Amino acid sequence: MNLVEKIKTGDVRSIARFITLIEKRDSESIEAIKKIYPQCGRAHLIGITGPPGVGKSCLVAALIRKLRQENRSVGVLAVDPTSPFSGGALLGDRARMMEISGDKEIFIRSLASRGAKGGLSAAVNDAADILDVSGKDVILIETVGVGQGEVDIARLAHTVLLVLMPGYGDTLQAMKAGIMEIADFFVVNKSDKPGADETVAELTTVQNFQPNRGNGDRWAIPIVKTSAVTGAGIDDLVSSIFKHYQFIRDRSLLTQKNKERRTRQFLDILTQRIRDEFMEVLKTDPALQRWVKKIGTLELDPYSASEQVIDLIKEAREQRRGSREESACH
Ligand SMILES: Nc1nc2c(ncn2[C@@H]2O[C@H](COP(=O)(O)OP(=O)(O)OP(=O)(O)O)[C@@H](O)[C@H]2O)c(=O)[nH]1
Ligand SMILES: [Mg+2]
Repeated sequence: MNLVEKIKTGDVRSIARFITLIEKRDSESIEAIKKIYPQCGRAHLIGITGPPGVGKSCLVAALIRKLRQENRSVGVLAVDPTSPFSGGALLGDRARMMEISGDKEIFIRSLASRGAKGGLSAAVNDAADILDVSGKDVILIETVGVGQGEVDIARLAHTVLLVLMPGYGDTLQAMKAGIMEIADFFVVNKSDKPGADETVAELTTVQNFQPNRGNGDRWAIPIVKTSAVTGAGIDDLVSSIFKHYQFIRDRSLLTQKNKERRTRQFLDILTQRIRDEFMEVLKTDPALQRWVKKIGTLELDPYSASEQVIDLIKEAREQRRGSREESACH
């Protein structure tokens, strides 16, 4: 059996190996991605994002337990985790660790930027596809922080949970618009601690400022209180998550989200490739090297140099078109 066939059987070791290879941008694994690509699109991708320490990993563990009770298989990608997954916060106590580690329907993997050649976002996209084709029903993607990088990764999910904790309501005001645009749920975790209701109240005022939210085709962001420690609110959260999935499916928003994800992925791959190709040309092309030298000595500015390169590309394209038309006439 080759790698692709093994992945489809859900073989844990093959999935792990494939993800390691794809992180390194290994060419054999890229070929394998090309083969599995048409079979992607079955899994429900859920992004879990939020500031450090709010309990995202513990929440992931609680979600896994509930999803397994419902007999759904689960893949987890922890992106740039601050706490290592083996024995770390995700798995919590030993009992839970035993429960999770013995189950073949659960696959957990962390991805770090230092390991991912060609960018984290590329690795997360491919790893999610691998888990999807391996038959996982749900894929949980945990990202730390609310910066642009995390938002970009969370954006590939169909359902995005923004996790906060008591005392964090007001910080949402300060967060950049990006995270607000993509959050489908506000989760106030650690609701076993004091101050959760105040945080919910603060979030409600933020929610009220969302234009058109909850109108027809706009999903109204629910504010859900949970405790990953006691398990309170987890069942409700899981059923609301599936309501959201149904909501976007019914309105072809799912197709739209998938299309947007794939367009971004394509542009990322393409720009990376063009950059790599251009760097190669730059190393060997004497004319370009002369330009670079001139830019360094301030004889030529980088804007004019870039415009000249674009002009050259356009000229080459015109010439090709001209010669094609000429040959078509003969
Ligand atoms: N009281 C209480 N503590 C919690 C809850 N959820 C998580 N914690 C605790 O909060 C701490 C951080 O939990 P994590 O799950 O590692 O948080 P995280 O958001 O994944 O952290 P990073 O990945 O480092 O950003 C741990 O000590 C947990 O035990 C909760 O619902 N209630
Ligand atoms: Mg974590």
